[in-house]
Amino acid sequence: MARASNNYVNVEDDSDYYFREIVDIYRSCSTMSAGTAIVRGRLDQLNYVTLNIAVTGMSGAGKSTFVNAIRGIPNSHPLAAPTGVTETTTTPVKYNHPSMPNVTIWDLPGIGTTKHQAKTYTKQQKFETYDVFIIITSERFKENDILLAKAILKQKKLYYFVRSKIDNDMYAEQQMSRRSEAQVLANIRWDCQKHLRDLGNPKVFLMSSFHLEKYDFPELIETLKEELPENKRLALIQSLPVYSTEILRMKCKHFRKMIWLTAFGAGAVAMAPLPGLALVCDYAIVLSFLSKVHKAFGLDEESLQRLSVRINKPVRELRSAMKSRFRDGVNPDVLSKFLATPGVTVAASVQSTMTFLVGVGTLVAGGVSIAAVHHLLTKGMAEMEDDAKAVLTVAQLT
Ligand SMILES: Nc1nc2c(ncn2[C@@H]2O[C@H](COP(=O)(O)OP(=O)(O)O)[C@@H](O)[C@H]2O)c(=O)[nH]1
Ligand SMILES: [Mg+2]
Repeated sequence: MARASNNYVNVEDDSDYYFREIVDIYRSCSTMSAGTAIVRGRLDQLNYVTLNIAVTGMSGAGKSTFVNAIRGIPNSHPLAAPTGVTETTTTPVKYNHPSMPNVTIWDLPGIGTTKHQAKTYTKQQKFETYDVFIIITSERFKENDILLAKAILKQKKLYYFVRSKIDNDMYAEQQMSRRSEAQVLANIRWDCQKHLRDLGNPKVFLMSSFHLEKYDFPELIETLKEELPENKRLALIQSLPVYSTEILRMKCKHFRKMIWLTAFGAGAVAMAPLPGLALVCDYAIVLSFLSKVHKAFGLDEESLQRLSVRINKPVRELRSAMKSRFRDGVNPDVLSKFLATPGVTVAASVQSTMTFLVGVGTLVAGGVSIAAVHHLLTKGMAEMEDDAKAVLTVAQLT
């Protein structure tokens, strides 16, 4: 990761992530527009990277429910994968992420039915398509799961074992009220691992698709974050539903990393100012970034609708918690007003950015715009973060 140093703006957290990389890009280019073209290419790479998650396991294990949960969709939603049905398909079923078309979740039929023997399974299910596999069971893992894991390993892909429906186990245990939650979890973990010894005791993540914030789901995401390549990791974090303050924090951190890249992509342009607007920048890039944050924070109409069905609270109530200027969406109108806000062009970060830009001759012209866009995006995101926290509070997910 890029670290702040005397030559660069002194930002302590991840917001300087791409800064050194960007500066080096401009230093190696003879013109500002050549540097900006590379920066925009990098932005595109991050924005349009594909992520394909395959969910597999026996019929009834909870695959379709998991597919819905990680898309933030309740089982009763019209876009939901059908659940509680006996599998009839022999081919993978594709589910697009509701707000990120480049993220796809695949519901794969189990390996264990007679039609899907291990030998032909990898070919039939087009294993090369997927970046990561989630192998789900609601009981203990079986021989078939091990065969599947071995087949995935052969393809050098990532896989994770998930034991689903933990909420059911907890409920059953409560009825008998003998053991603590920690004891029950330890017991299930031990029992699952006992059956996976052949694979060298891989970690098993215990979870409930109805309570992503509980048990091991957050840890599964942390693990995926570490093991996925950077571009894919960013797509994953962006696409997850906002089910807790922790995931919101993770999203903020991710978007903060993107701010300098976006600011340079939008601000380092040689353009004439638009009438009535002081700031010279590429508005489409600014609009696109803020819209992405808005969706990823679950503040757009569709996300609020999905949350509303999930927690059984009217959208109106969720929306009433939102106080920012983006309450009714991110559109050119809101953006124009935001850009016209006094103080945007005399951003606090201008001073430090300009100091650094003096050393990069090609950039002096764009310096003020870059810093102003940076300020704008940071401020816009902070406002949306407050809205997202308020929605989480109303949804009782904090
Ligand atoms: N309590 C509970 N039930 C679940 C969970 N996941 C799935 N189910 C239920 O288990 C049944 C089978 O789930 P489904 O997703 O259709 O399994 P699939 O056949 O593997 O796709 C459905 O009735 C789901 O509601 C969970 O995490 N907790
Ligand atoms: Mg299913």
